[in-house]
Amino acid sequence: MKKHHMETMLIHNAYDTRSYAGSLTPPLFQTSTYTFETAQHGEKSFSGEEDGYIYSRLGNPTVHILEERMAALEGGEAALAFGSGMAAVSTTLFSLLKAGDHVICSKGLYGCTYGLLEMLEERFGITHTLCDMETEEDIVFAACANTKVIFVETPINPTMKLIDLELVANIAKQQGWLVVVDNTFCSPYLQTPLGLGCDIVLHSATKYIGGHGDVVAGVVVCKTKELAEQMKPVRKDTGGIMSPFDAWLLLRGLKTLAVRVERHSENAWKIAQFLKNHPSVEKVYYPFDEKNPDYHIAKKQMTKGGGVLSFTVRGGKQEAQEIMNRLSLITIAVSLGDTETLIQHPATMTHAVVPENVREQMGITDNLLRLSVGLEAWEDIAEDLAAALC
Ligand code: LCS
Repeated sequence: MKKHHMETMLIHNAYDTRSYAGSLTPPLFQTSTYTFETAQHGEKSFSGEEDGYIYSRLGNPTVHILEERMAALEGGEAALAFGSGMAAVSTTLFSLLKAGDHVICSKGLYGCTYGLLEMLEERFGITHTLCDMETEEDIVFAACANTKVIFVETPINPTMKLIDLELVANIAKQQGWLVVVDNTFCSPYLQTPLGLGCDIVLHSATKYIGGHGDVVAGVVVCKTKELAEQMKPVRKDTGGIMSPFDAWLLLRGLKTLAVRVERHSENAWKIAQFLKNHPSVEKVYYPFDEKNPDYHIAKKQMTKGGGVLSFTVRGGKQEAQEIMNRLSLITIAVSLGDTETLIQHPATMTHAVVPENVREQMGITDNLLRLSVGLEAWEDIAEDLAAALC
């Protein structure tokens, strides 16, 4: 099939209306199981001698369309869909690692990913090292003889620091490590890590892929079919697959990803400029801000800055919380990538599980706020912030 632009692939890829009675939108196969014509047909389906659906924890046609579309968007050979972003993260790590292995991860991770790594260390003997990954030396210094995987978030939740994916991928290739990138903040519209040499990309599809705050889901895209095949039995046996209805909602969400992310990025850039000029704001962290120390990385690997920014306010936790409570249009909630502008206080919310000294190393201070800029008129968002920051 001809390779189309991203905007077209978001709408058309991996679905042929002729295969499904002409239905314009992909049908929802809301079924838990599939019938076999004979006992032998069932036997052959289980042995793999015959292709076909068996049971929806293993696969489902609606989920499969989403997987194929996501694989095409990220430029991978295969994808797997999950019931949450954390199911995507955990199944990926379970699939690639065993007791005694070591992971190098970015010094900054979503709180539950950090919690999972701590659990893997305490209970399953899989160790990890947090690393700035600013230079080759940083990465080599963090490595051990048993390092197998580099796990990277970029932009990092919630500090918005960036990591040079090409640098990481080149070192990993020399060493024989696999690189996993959490691409949640960008979506494939802004960044495609597989094209930079990384091996696995994952998403909390709860965020920009869904885009409307009504689904919790995850997706993993693998560079090779072999990696995806390695993960399938782990997903089957840990059971974290996506539901057909959620896949259907995500296929709908994907159709507008390009226009949404364009507007999210435009709004976020304007709000970043507004905050930078506000006397109550200390620092603003936004990838596509020319003053951002990571701007050169942003320009290299992202097409736009995305919809999330973070900023520090004068004062500490109390001042930050008071500002949140004075907002009226902007909603206090975790999650991001929704149509509504959401604000949260990472130190006491998404990253409360991270011990204080580690939060400090990650740059998550008590006066840091994270804003997921929505699709409202940016002037209204700015006005609400102006009233709360006074
Ligand atoms: N990866 C990143 C970068 C995330 O931000 C999240 C969730 C996950 C993975 C996990 O995805 P989930 O299981 O929630 O679909 N981040 C959240 C956040 O920042 N606020 O609320 C959830």
